[in-house]
Amino acid sequence: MDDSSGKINRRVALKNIASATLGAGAVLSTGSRAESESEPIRHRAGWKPEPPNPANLPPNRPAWMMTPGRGLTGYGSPSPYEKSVLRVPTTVTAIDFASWNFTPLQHLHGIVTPSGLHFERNHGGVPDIDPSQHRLLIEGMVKRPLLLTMDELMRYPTVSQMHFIECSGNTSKEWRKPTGKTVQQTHGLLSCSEWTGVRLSTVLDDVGVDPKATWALAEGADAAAMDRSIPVRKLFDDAILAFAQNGEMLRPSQGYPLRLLVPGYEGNMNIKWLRRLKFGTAPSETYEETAYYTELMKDGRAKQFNFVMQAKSVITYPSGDMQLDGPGYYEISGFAWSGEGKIRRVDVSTDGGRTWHRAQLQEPVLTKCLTRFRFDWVWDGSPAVLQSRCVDETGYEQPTIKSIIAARGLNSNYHLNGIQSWKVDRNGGVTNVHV
Ligand SMILES: Nc1nc2c(c(=O)[nH]1)N[C@H]1C(S)=C(S)[C@@H](COP(=O)(O)O)O[C@H]1N2
Ligand SMILES: [Mo]
Repeated sequence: MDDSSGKINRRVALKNIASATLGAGAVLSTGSRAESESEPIRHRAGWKPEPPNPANLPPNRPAWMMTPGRGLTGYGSPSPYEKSVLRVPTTVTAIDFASWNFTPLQHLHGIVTPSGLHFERNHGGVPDIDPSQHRLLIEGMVKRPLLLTMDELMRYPTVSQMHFIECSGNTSKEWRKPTGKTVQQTHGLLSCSEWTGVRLSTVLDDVGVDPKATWALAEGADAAAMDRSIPVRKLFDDAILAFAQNGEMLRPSQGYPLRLLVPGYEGNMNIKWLRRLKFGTAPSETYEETAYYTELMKDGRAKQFNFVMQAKSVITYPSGDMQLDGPGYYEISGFAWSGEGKIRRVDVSTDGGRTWHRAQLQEPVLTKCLTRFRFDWVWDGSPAVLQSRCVDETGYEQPTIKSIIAARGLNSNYHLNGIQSWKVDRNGGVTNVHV
């Protein structure tokens, strides 16, 4: 296949659809969906394809055209046929309230993560907060300390911006050997929403931050009272006090009624259920930034305050544990993102990194946001290794896992942004490999 010719025979895929529909004969197994519920979904769609009942096929009128459908609902939910598209929890923690689950990236389309599928990472569970009881205290080295109600905060001018959040522990099981079966397991501590809120700089103008203040402590109102020190420069630059997500108020899991958003910074600094910002001249050296969330380097010294999530990309289709339906046309597709800014370029390889081809970037390409890339591929049926590699607007190129290990060693779990490889075997099975 050649990406420069621009001519791809997509009819292969269409022919498959036609034969699957018309040649299926009378075999039918409707109603067996419940039995297959626990089986992994091994393709892109959220349902398990089953042979059609010929009575439902054109020109016949299917059963669902014979009577009026159901009535209206106050709040919609996904089709019952999509019920396998779920966040899946980790298997490594014993307690549910200090745990995390993964976004099903392989079943997402475009760049928005539906709010109900945004990954969850909680150190002390999800608190149930009545917004009228919630306050944000801004104190420390400020001229006019403020105790803001949600109502007062929401009277400030607002902005809406799309940004990803990635846990710094995303992909952390992949350092030594391929571990996750699916892209949900390898990369699912990653989600992207449209966040609406007030620029923190707008509120800080009212508070009057002492120009000598260099750090602020952000604290959450959960049982963990999760807190992190953040450079004041970042807070003035692009931080948002976010109260809404994808058009509605934040989900409790994402910090209802208020979270701090520090675009491009590691997930844990985006403090949920935000209740306090305290300005000072030094980091607070909290548990979260000393015992936790530091990276032990090769030489035994620990790297602290490694804020930015560097450029990374991953192919989500086809991806681990999927089953391809024979040779022919496939649209390879995935996500690229960078905590430094916009994605400039994504390359795709189908031969394990020997040759690279430019992928198409889907507009909009936004700063510190997921970018969807696509690449036309005609699979000839021989084994292939699929990879993606991105470059961000600073010119930084996503490295290989090998080169990251060479530079940083294997003492730390965090910030693994290496190139992911998916092997397609002769039978169309897709598995996680290191090359
Ligand atoms: N108050 C508070 N904020 C928090 C956390 C927490 O446990 N408590 N977890 C952090 C971590 S480790 C991550 S990765 C992100 C996850 O955000 P999400 O749950 O909305 O995906 O929230 C961060 N903010
Ligand atoms: Mo995290």
